[in-house]
Amino acid sequence: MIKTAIDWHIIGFGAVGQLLHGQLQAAGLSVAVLPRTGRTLATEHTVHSLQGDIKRYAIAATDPSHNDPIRRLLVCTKSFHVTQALADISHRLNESSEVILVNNGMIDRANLTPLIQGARLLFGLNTSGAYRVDDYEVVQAGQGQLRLGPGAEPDWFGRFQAAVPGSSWIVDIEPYRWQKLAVNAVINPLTALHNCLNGDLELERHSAQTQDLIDELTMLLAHQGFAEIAQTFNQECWRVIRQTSQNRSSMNQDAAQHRPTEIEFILKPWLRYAGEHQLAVPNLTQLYDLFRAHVSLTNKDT
Ligand code: KPL
Repeated sequence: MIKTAIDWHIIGFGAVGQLLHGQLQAAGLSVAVLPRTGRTLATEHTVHSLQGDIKRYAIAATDPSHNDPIRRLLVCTKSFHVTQALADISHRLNESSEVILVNNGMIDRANLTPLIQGARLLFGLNTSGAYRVDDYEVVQAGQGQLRLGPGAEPDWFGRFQAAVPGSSWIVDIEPYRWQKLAVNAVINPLTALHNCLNGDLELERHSAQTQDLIDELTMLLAHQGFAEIAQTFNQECWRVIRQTSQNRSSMNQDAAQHRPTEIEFILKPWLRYAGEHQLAVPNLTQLYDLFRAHVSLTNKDT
């Protein structure tokens, strides 16, 4: 366990957490990993880069229950673990801390505010494909983007950007949070339902269903007032499908391995919004129902 001042802490050591850990460490930044309470971590992990390099990185674990303050925290857990993960280290956050949520899905800010002790809340929107071949071995499947924001660019961002290819700073990130949620609402449940690669959504047998979902989400984005995002959503969603064509979406991987999925954080917010505004979304509703039926046949996830 390490005790000295650390540039970055990571909580959530799945595919994205491991990829970022390797990239930050390779750039010479000090990174510590917080295991979930009651868990222990291995001493090293392996990252297969997009270029085919295979590198091993030492894991410096730090006990969540310590009192040392955390300066910058990357939260890479699944959406349904975020509040518990923050509750576990809440006593180590303060007004000078920065908490960056890098998870998929929409989490209610009201649930986070009491946990982050006045820390600055940032978001990291990731479209890089990565998957684990083992608990401590991750393969980068595609070069996506990592958009961070909102507000003024912090002084650490230059070093972060040099370490993490494809990262950019976005002053007004809110529309992009909804754009990312909409991209995930199309790709993740559909690829899980059909157990296919992201790129397969372009095939004739899936493309009409994909397009219907994109059209409904475009309507919802426009209704939310994100005019520019709505105008380009069709293009953006197909772009991500192509860019991550060889990827198995995270929800496809979770459903296939009978793990809990993020459906309630990815698709449900859209159904809730449509319901509140009395907007008809038959395709999204059907997708949710089909997904629930599919998962309850293969999995005990609720
Ligand atoms: O975010 C993703 C995910 O799988 O969760 C995409 C962008 C769809 C890449 O697979």
